[in-house]
Amino acid sequence: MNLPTNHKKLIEWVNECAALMTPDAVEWCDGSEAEYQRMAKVALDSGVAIPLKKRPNSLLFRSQPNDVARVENRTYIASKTKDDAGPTNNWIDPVELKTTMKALYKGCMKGRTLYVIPFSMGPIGSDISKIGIELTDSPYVVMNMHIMTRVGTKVLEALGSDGEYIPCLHSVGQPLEEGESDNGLWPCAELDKKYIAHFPEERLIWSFGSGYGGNALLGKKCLALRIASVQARDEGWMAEHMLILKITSPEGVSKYVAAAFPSACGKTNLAMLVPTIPGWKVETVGDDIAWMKFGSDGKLYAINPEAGFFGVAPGTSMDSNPNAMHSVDKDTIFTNVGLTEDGDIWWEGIGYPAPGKLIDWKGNEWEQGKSEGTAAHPNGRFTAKASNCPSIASNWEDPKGVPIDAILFGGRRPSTIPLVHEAESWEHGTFMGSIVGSEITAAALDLKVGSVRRDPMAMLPFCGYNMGDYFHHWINLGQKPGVQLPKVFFVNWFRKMADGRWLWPGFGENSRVLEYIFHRCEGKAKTVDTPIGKIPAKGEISLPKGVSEADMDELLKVDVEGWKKEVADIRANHYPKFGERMPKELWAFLDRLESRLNQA
Ligand code: OXD
Ligand code: MN
Repeated sequence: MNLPTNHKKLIEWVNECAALMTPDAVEWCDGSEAEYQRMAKVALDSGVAIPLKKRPNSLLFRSQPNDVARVENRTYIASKTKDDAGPTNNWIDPVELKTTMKALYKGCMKGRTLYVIPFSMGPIGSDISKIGIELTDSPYVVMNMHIMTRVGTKVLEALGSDGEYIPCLHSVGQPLEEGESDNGLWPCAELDKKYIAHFPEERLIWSFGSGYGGNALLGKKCLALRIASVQARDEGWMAEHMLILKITSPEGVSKYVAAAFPSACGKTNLAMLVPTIPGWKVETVGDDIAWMKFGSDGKLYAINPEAGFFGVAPGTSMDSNPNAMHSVDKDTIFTNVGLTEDGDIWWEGIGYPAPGKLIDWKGNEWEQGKSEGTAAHPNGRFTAKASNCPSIASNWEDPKGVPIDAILFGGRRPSTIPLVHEAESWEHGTFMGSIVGSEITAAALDLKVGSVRRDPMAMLPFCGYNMGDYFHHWINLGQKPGVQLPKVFFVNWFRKMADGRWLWPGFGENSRVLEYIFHRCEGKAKTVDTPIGKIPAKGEISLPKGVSEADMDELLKVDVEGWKKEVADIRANHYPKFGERMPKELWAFLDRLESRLNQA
């Protein structure tokens, strides 16, 4: 066979995997439009995809009810020792896990084609980018990878005959018998056979049994966060769960902000924000992941390793995120949303009532106000090209990256945490990141409603090694000679009054906070020193309609009693988890914060 590469190690690995998984055919992906359309036809012919008359070049997929989201309890960091995976990751001994998974992989691609997807995370040729090769038996994965990454022959060319790549093995785990087809059913394995496995020392990813999102599109959370975070630790850079945005003032000066929020806290909305303040412009560089490296000038440069958005559909509307809505006008893959009679999509929170009878994400007839459940699954998604996003920054693919001026942390915190406060130093910023948390809003996973789930740097499900060491890595980076560190801020758009009233409107009005942060980066806006850090001086943030002076005072108040409880929770329940690996510098910050609060 004429192969598109002479990379011996890669060819051997593909052959080995094919021998184990026994697909009917092996196809090397070239990344072309023709290939995308061929995959679409395979998905349409098997009945798994549905064409959408109302959206050019777009398809709807419906998954099985047991395959609708990332499966954190089936996700493993199989480092050599349990301690290296740390207290926040699931661990299985790598030898044992490989034995279990090899038995599952045996013959698992029977009746299917093995697709070899060469992909680049980041612009090809950037020295921050990395190459991965995903082997999969899912045309849905091939199509999504075409949108989410840079795929094809050009990647093999960049790899050459001995370049480094991260092997990513994936199977939906449902072989087909002779003459059998998927027959309209999304293929996947039972929950207890799903494994999303990472072997960090080997830079290796094995995924089995799920066809959905981050479980199957292995460039995203598996490579760009879990494996990349380990590489970043070893090589002195940062792989973070952060959006990247560009903000330009009326005077035409641009600054770049990276922001980490736990999943489902509105990262995509912030990345695509339409400012309400006249003359300001916000543009999108990335909505989920940032890879950041110090340049020779000492600045921290970030790239978005992805090429598309895998966004949560429900709640996305022309009000909440018009740029996302326009990104999905065409060339989009929708998963687990409602289907209208005239061949369009619909979801809860799309901003208009369901037009007539729908088919819900489970494939059943559904009528608004009459049928049970929701038309779209709460984790229903769109996969859209970044290049179709109206707010995409013209330099979003600059191989050098963009220089980061500020890093933001945040979460859903109805109380205690003010609208914005600023760290006094990089170490203080690391402390802020280490205590990020989000309030539990629904009784789920045995967690207490109203309690805070700590999600340090929003990396809890995505850090590929011991988080105590990850905190050390952050501190160490700040001590590199000659670096110009970004300012660090903690923001909270989600403050409520005791009666449940939202204090801050959020969405486009968040531009007022971004404007303040921009001014801080220019050394302009005035601040007040408080026990928790720097707070904007009165009048530095302009008031949106509906927010009174009294509301703003409340939004920026330091709630001493609330913070004391916060400190007590961190001291008792959060930091001790990391034992000896917890940096003493962060314990010292906690002590300092406590004594300052006691003196307040
Ligand atoms: C995502 C997530 O899908 O963080 O981006 O869960
Ligand atoms: Mn994410």
